[in-house]
Amino acid sequence: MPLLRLACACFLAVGFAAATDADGDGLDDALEQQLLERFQPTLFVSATDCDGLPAEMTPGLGEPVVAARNGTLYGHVIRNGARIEVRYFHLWGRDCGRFGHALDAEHIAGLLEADHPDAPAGEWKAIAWYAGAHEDTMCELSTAAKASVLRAEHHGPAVWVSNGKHASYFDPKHCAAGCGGDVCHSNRRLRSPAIVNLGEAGKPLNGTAWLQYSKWPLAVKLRPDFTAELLAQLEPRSLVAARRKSPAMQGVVQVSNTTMNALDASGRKTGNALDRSASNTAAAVADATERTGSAVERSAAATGRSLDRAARSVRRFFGGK
Ligand SMILES: [Ca+2]
Ligand SMILES: [Ca+2]
Repeated sequence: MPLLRLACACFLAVGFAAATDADGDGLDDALEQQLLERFQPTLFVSATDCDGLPAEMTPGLGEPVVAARNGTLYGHVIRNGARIEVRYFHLWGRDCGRFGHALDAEHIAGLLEADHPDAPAGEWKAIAWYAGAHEDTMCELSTAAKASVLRAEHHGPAVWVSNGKHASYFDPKHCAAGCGGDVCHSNRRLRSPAIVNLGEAGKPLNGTAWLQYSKWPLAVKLRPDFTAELLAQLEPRSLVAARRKSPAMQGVVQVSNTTMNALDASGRKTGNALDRSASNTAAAVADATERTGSAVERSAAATGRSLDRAARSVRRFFGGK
């Protein structure tokens, strides 16, 4: 074989071997990592979040187990037609807002475009962004925008994460909208270790087999966020609601949420009043122990049942989240 042809054959072999696609999505995994790092959003999380920071999960397990609450972000990259979606997950050990639950998977996504589908990382440009908030619940307030609206065409956008519930917002003022249960003040910039690529459902990367754990909605969130319908809704100069449920019903829940806060306060006051009453009348109770004690117990039990009924009613509005 002539020397030149031999050299070319060696070069092609080396070039081919350098591309790795371990998650089988047709994208070089090195390009996926480069895009994840280039477009990584800047997250602002609550300094007083009851679960601390986004979690790093223990690698290699079939279910998610928190290894450290160190601000780790997980990435997901897939093709969307000729474009590429980059998705950023902040995973938590628990949702510790009202009606909280163990494990919490939240995310932000970007849609990237380049002149040709095999362009290197530096030639891709963001054209749209999406932030998930209470996804697939009646209180959903996920938002989307053209990247130019967020001034985030060549890098990631700023994102505010609500305290305890971990909903993601491009504008912290939106925390008070929807069902009204979110708080985005006292937030601080998140410093994360190197982003970890999740890979794909069925072909996880970096020990993330736990992504398919059935008791949290992570694998289902690997679906594309940028549908033709959503892209058609985007406005030249403002954020839009993506998949928002009935604003009227969310208003009802917002009122119920306020009522729930009042009931919480009322319950605490009732308990305190009963405590004070029991203390101040200790001598009298000593004389009429059974009757007074029973009356206080009945009163406390009735108050408790009333609060339980109110809580169940509001919980039904929230759909359990
Ligand atoms: Ca790949
Ligand atoms: Ca991928």
